[in-house]
Amino acid sequence: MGEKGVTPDLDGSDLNVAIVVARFNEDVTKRLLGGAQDALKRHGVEDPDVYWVPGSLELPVTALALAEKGGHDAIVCLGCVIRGETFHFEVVAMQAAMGVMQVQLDTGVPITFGVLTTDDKDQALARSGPKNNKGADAAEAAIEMANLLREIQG
Ligand code: INI
Repeated sequence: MGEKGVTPDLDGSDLNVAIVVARFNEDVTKRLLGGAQDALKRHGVEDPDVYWVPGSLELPVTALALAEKGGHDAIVCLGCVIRGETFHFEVVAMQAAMGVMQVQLDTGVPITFGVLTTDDKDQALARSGPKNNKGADAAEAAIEMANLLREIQG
């Protein structure tokens, strides 16, 4: 009993984490990947597996395959959707988010959503830098959720 998760448990030393990263807007997603890998390493996660996919729409099915195969405590999905560069911004961003949510609810494996949805490239670069990096945030959320679910499931 008691309160769980007030302070996030970010000890990743006992966790297996996979990263799925979209190649679309690769200049940005490489930065998200670097941020995620640095954060995982900082918290003790060893050698996260990295899977590249063409675009953000391919993140959910890849996460599903990994979650169904087992072996990972959490999966980090990374991508970048820029409004100015596509007429189907809403479709790509929304379907990627809905797909990832569906997979984590269907499988029970925590899958975090490090997909930037921005108006332009400058905003995307600002959110994938050394200080503010949404890939790092998604990696930390993955560790926290893996530990919390492990605690709940016993
Ligand atoms: N994929 C992205 O990750 N970001 C985008 O901004 C984007 N745009 O602009 O279209 C994008 N499209 C590709 C999509 O994710 C699929 O890879 C493609 O439709 C093939 O299924």
